[in-house]
Amino acid sequence: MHTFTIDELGVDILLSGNSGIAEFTPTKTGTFEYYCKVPGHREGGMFGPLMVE
Ligand SMILES: [Cu+2]
Repeated sequence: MHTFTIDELGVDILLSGNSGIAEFTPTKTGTFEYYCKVPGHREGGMFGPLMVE
């Protein structure tokens, strides 16, 4: 299990397996950090930038 989480956009989608599709509609523009909130996963590198234009 993993999550696709963006605090600033209120996105918190549960994903199972090693790949998946997370659908959401951004409510703001800018660059936001997405991460996985499963303990240890963010620290292990599951995070990155998401740019909304
Ligand atoms: Cu994860």
